Amino acid sequence: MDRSLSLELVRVTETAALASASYMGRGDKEGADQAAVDGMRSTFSGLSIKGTVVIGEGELDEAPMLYIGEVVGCGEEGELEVDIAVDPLEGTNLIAKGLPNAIAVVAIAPKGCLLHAPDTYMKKIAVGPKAKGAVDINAPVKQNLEAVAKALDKNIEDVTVIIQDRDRHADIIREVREAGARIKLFSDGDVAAAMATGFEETGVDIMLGIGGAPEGVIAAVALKCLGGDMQGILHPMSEEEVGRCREMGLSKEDVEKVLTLDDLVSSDDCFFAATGITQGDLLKGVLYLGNNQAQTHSVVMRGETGTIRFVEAIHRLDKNETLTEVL
Ligand code: VTB
Ligand code: MG
Ligand code: MG
Repeated sequence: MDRSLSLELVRVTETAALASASYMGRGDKEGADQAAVDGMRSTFSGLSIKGTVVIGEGELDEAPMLYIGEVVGCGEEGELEVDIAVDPLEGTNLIAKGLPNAIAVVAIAPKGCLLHAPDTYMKKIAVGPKAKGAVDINAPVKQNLEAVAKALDKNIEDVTVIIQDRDRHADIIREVREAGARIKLFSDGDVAAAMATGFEETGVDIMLGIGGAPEGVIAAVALKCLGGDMQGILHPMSEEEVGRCREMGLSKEDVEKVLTLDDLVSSDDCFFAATGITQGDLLKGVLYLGNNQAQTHSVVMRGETGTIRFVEAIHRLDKNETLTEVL
């Protein structure tokens, strides 16, 4: 894939972030989400790819935009065919309440290289590059923490685990505490949490827990680009959800097995971009500068070369045509 796609993708997440940021604290999850989707979709239309959304905002019959199966981009037949995973507003609760770490995010890979994850839960474990290969999703929590501590040359007391604050994680939280490691609980947004394990400055070493399967695939692309590691196991909660896994083409075995990083995203030739909406641990939020200007902070990564770029941009909200359309 052409390396210039990096910058194109940042535009996509920047627009989604700018479109939804004005909803901060308004308690309107749906409005914020719709604005992010509109922003993202309008920018996609100018991309010279032939992309198919494989992780998106829902099924066609629910009639959302950026639905699974939607073809986006202005690429012609025979042009670069890619699979796209989007979460225009990852953390709708976060923006509704003005809490940290809401992001706009997109990932792409060559056609057929992203797991077609259904909208169910996934059990996940994620670590940064230094702990790659050291963890096992089926191992006891303590064993994984010891392995991470060893890989990072830290005492277990100095290892920080990031966990979504949910009742379903009570056992994990207890086991981490018993092992003596530190915990950072977060209310929402496990893509940002998984991504944080790949950057030492966040102080986060490992993510454990159960979150959305679509978010799992998106995070996997980030960790692939970062040289980190991730494993997942799909976690359908009902027979109906098992059925949905089947509809996505996943066998009984696929649903039960440990999905490695390569199962989640099977090519190194992938891209990941995220823009902060609310202030976060890694990315700053959208900042309104007055005078019709706003600043965004994004990260964009390319798997093939492992290049990670942080892009800080100042936008003229009144001059940019795409923005004036969606704002
Ligand atoms: C998960 C997580 C997301 O929503 O999907 C979560 O992956 C929903 O979990 O990052 P609950 O059912 O426990 O609320 C997010 O936190 C935000 O989309
Ligand atoms: Mg979403
Ligand atoms: Mg989400």
